Amino acid sequence: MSKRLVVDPITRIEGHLRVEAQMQGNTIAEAYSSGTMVRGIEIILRGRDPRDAWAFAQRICGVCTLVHGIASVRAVEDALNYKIPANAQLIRNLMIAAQYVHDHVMHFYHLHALDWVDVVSALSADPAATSALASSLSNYPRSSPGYFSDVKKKLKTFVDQGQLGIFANGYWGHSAYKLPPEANLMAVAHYLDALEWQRDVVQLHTIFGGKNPHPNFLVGGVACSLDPNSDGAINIQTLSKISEVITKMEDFVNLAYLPDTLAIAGFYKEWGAIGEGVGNFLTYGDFPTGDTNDASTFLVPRGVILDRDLSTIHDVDLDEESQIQEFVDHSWYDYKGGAGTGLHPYKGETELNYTGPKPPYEQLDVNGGYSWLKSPRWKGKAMEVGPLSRMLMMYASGNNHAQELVNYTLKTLDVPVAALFSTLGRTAARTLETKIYLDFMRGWYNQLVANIKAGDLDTHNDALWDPKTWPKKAQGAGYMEAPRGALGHWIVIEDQKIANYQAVVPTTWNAGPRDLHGQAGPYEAALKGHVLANPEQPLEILRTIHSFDPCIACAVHLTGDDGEEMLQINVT
Ligand code: NFE
Ligand code: MG
Repeated sequence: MSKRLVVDPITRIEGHLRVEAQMQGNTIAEAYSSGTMVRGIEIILRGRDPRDAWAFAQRICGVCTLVHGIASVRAVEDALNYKIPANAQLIRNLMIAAQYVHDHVMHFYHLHALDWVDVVSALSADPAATSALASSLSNYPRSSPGYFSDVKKKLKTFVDQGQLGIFANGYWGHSAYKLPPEANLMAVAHYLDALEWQRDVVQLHTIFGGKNPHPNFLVGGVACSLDPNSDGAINIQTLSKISEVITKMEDFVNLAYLPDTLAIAGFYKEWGAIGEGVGNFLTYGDFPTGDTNDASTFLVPRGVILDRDLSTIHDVDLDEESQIQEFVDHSWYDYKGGAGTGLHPYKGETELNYTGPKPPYEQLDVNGGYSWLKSPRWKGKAMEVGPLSRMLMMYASGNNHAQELVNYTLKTLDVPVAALFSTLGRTAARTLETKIYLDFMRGWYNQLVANIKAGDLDTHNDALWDPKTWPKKAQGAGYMEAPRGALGHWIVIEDQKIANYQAVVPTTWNAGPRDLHGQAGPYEAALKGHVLANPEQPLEILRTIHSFDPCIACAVHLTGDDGEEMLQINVT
């Protein structure tokens, strides 16, 4: 086996990810994606009360802090045929959208920007020219020469003391960085501003859910009350605070995130033809305005796009168990059915079987198992999930807002529609969808306020709260669009307890390994063909992997040492 370029760990992500790239000269001939951590939430859920599942499932991740809570309560509600009140649907939509805005801004500035922004170059920027640049892009308030001069001083102090801290160990000075010093300084300033901003905007979750990360949820509705006779109920003050938070989000997204994305992308247009991936896109859809299971009311439609063909959206039937299956032929798990077995999550198995080399090792044996992630497939095909899939689905299905934003972006950057299928397209899609959901937040907020004014204070359906009213056996699924893509939880309930629980998570779709037929997952396919300017500093690999916003904590949803017996791993 010839040697491969190994990047491990990939930094500025959540969780532990390793990429091995088989090089031909400076070109990536084949890439392999490996999740190198393993955890066991699905196992510890067995035997518990289904009404508690959300609180355990939510701990799968601290980045997408609420999505596993939502998917979990939706799964239980689906199993028990539990309808939730209109106010609960609105509050959930607001909370999901707030998660998107928070998570996507944080990803752009704190996880992805430094792939494009050279922090050290910012030291040679002229603050007055930076101010002129910033003012030409938007009316963002902190754009004076004095402000940029202060940021530059702060940065210089870090560098002079050799204490780059959060900015240490970047590939500063790499020839693939293209921004002028002024654009670099502006981006660093917004990086710091975004840290402050995110602290304020999480208050939407603390008001509706009591805390953040991991706000509280409730099977049958939401955990907050609108009833003025109830302690700690949402009142006029807290509602106006929610409105303020939405305004704060609008200001930052419209005046910094959106213009910064377009300005930075303008210097990296060639990335509109790099990192295409598998070319198949899947969404479960989200933001119900009626019943949770009526996909026709969703803002983000449910569907599949195949081979980059935007003229056809294929129907996804999530009740049809042959459509979504997980395979483990290149994963460190065993299925009772043996090689080539694909299992629908209701029948999912989580039996660990580590067959990889003993750590520390130089490279993985990619002919066998090489990841703790499974390989999910839709009708046997590898699918990309996430912001690009959602934007394509909205664009292709005729959503006016999405079409205007996409067309404006393509025109501003002067790139063809095909540029959407790329590293740049994935990153731009994340920004554009943030704008769409944020624009809807104001409407959901107004609707909630109108309902309250009309006397509708209902936030929870108590009808099925008593387990004695449940059937002896039930099963259900909870679907949602998490920031990183389509998320599903499947629950089997027997005798009022959880008999089986499976989650198939966005990063599993995107970062999973090859299947029995050698079909690469989206990360693996996207990296193929990358040319590295300097293989010692594989900045290009980071750009494309970060464009997917990995979360391996989600993707391999198991936990720590306390499940020792069930989680024993034999390293041979
Ligand atoms: Ni841990 Fe998550 C999102 C989910 S990703 S971040 O978004 O579900 O796999
Ligand atoms: Mg799973």
